[in-house]
Amino acid sequence: QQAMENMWDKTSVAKEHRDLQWFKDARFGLFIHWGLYSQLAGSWKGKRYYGSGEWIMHQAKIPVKEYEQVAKEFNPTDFNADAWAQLAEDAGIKYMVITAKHHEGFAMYDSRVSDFTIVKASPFKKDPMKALADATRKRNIRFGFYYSQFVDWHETNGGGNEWDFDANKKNYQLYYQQKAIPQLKELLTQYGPLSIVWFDLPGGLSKAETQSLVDSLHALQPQSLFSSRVGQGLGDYKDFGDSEVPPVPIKGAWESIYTHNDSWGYIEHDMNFKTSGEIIQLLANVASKGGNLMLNVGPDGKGNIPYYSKKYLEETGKWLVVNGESIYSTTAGFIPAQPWGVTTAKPGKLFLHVFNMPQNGKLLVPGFRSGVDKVYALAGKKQLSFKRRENDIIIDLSASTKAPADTVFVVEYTDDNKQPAYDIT
Ligand code: H79
Repeated sequence: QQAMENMWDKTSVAKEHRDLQWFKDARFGLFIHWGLYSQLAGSWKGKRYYGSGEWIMHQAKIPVKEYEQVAKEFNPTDFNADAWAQLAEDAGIKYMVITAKHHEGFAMYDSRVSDFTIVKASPFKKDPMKALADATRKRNIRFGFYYSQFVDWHETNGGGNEWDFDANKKNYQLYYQQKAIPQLKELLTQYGPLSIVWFDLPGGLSKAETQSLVDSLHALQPQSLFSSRVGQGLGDYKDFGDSEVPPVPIKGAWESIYTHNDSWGYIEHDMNFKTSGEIIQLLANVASKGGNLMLNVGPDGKGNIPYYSKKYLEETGKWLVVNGESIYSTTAGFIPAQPWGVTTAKPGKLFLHVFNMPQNGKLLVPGFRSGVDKVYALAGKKQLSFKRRENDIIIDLSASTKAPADTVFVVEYTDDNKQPAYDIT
């Protein structure tokens, strides 16, 4: 008992937001990085850059005046909000967060407080965020904006650009007052209810200033959840580092964010996409620790989601149609990771996510203290025979069919209170 309880991280949230339940149930989100960097596609003046496509302005130290010219070529005529939202729905995604403004400073929406926007500076002249907010709402996919609140390479007083502007002369307060706060207010008033505002890289504000920023924004949409990168411990849920899963189950609401290939923003020469099998195992692994996976895609400058992102997301969605019960609305599994895979749980049910089927057909579930009612494959509900040996369950899988990447089995049991606490509310 003691050992089991020690596997829980004791991190706690000071004051819990009252609209966290949908987030805890969601388990699978879609992150979208889309901006002028998507048009550059990882290349500048014939040189290819690797890493993160959305960092190319920084990597190539592109002067603001030159970077502004990219907007004139950015015309995403293939953009189709309904197709993006439909892909999210087909993939089994429950929430979408898209870059309204990344570090480059370009507003991907119709902002009145800047001229550096998709509506004013690009030939596209339309607001794609409006269309996406509508398309996701129609499909009951929750919608939110990523907003880089401190880093803004386009602005004299924004964080980060030290190749054009002198860092010692920056007035961050002025930048917040003139751009970041007014833009955040636009986003929170012009697109209907936002489920999430995803802040990134805090800076330039004291704890009291961050608190008053958060309060003034929450006042506009109290139900909206703010990510932990708003800074100063003031977020409503926790984000881990980019592409990080915690080693043990974590209490409270949290999220792991992952790139699909090796970049957030589109890079033409990055083909290192995770297969659907890898996505499914990642999703199950994050869920087994009690968190959400928000997986990123990087559409190109024309507005197309890369072929492999579509393909592997759709395959993931097909797996979720059959196995979603073992992912959505689950809590962390109370049996720790095993050589064969991981576990998730609901009251009276333990889901066994078997990544590696045992060679001898005997699956060992150790340390299970309750009486077992039945064991069955989630797909098809076929019952399986099993033996008890003290607190172990040994399940006979010899007649089971293997699913791609993750075959799920369900242990239904009574005496919930004999199991270690797994409720992470
Ligand atoms: O939006 C994505 C990143 O652009 C942003 N957060 C995620 C969600 C982010 N901002 N800062 N960082 C991540 C950390 C900075 C990483 C860097 Fe690099 C390492 C900057 C320069 C070296 C990665 C690799 C970017 C360029 C090369």
